[in-house]
Amino acid sequence: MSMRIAVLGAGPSGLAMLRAIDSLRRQGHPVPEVVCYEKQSDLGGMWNYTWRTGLDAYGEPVHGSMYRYLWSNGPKEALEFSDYSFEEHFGHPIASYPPRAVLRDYIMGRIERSGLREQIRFNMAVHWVQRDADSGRFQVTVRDMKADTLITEEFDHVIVATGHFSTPNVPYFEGLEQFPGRVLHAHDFRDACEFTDKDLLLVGSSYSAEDIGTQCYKYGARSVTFSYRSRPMGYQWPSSFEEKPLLLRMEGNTAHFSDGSSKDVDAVVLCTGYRHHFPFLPDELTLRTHNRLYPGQLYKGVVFIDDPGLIYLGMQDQYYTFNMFDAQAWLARDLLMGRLPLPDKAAMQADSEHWQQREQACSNADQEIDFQAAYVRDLVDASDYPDFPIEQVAEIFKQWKRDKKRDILGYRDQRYRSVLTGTLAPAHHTPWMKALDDSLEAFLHEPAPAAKRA
Ligand code: FAD
Ligand code: NA7
Repeated sequence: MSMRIAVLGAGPSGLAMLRAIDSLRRQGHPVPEVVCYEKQSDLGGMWNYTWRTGLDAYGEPVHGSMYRYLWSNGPKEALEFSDYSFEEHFGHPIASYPPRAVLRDYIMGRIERSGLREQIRFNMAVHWVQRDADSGRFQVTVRDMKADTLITEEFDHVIVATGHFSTPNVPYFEGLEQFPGRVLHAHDFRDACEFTDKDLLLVGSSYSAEDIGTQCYKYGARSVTFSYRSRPMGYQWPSSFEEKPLLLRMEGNTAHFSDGSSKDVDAVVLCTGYRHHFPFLPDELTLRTHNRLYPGQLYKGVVFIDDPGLIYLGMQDQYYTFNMFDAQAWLARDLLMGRLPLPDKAAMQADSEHWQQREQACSNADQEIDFQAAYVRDLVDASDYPDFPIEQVAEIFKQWKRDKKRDILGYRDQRYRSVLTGTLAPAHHTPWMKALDDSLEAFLHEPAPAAKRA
């Protein structure tokens, strides 16, 4: 019987695994049979926008945390697949900060052109994975959501690619239950227009707080107040923004902060991050980590050391995204197929601890970027994923950080050079703050002069 691999999730990480195996097949090598289970009705993972929140049409938790009008929060030149450039996909250069639909189109294009869609079984929610005591293989039980039946199949390897920005981390703050306005987690945020003319409180001081806050401002929020636990973001905010220390309690619609100050608000958005959550895995197969650059328990950031037949993709906190998932998938493929040797457990643990110590020694964003660049370099050097100038990408990330410090509302108007094609991205036809239409069509095609004036 040929090797069977189950890929759980058809987001960028799971799709990277499909592509990695396909690239080997195209070189003429025999490859395992791959089945990818995806609970959504289409591919793209987080990039597949849904208006739904809470439970989906079949009672499964909604995966999507993305919202309308979301534009890439980093330059596209930093995430470009090294085997499929943006220029190859779109046929011409495009601006550096595309909206969500454009990035989704790019992700999907590589899969559609490789004919890999047929390997994905949609509307299939993975409910349980276990090692079968007799066969030693993995039993994967999925719920066919449309038929409402359970199906179990056996596999030699399982790739967990279900993402980790979907299950919200929701702390409690005294008085929230009496708050007269809306309280939601960033996971359920969808449309900034809901908060036009409102005073908003965003708890958290990372990417979600920053992006939801600036987006609500763009679509007409009256004021934005951030509350931080550790440190303020420290950008040069417009005058209607404030950064306050930790929220202590709500009294009616008044938020009280740890410095004794207070603010009346209309809505509270908890931008307090996400939890790694794998309800379909037994204890002995579960990765337990917070959002960090090098989760423990994993060799090369992917192999579950306690059971190396199990792979986790994309579980890191992320500067690098799509190209890192690719590099992980290519390496995992080679380790699973025996094309590369897997060291013994002690060696895997020692290697993982070494990387974790390096991560802990990082004290600023530039060092973290260099750390993740070194990690991706380690993966790419070990596999045949097409090499790309990973260290140049690190410089793009550092420049991106500087651009944000200089102009948090205008950084998306900057342009970067592709490390693959050498092409400098064209300027977008409309500054980000004025670009209210986030559709693919509006992004790719400059509006006619009359439409522009209107
Ligand atoms: P996901 O994209 O989350 O895909 C996981 C897939 O697994 C989903 O399709 C899901 O339906 C499926 N799944 C989950 N559970 C099950 C189950 N039980 N059974 C079957 N299928 C299941 N990255 C960037 O590079 N640039 C950005 O601008 C950016 N912005 C972001 C904004 C937000 C709000 C968020 C939340 C993330 C953002 N990211 C961004 C990071 C983003 O998570 C990654 O780009 C990427 O989507 C991660 O890919 P993934 O495949 O690991 O996970
Ligand atoms: P992050 O980057 O994990 O950040 C979570 C933030 O939430 C961070 O500022 C935390 O503060 C804060 N947090 C967590 N728990 C609390 C409590 N109890 N009280 C106050 N503040 C808290 O998640 P994001 O959602 O911003 O970003 C995740 C992804 O989504 C990212 O890749 C983006 O591209 C989009 P801390 O600094 O730890 O004190």
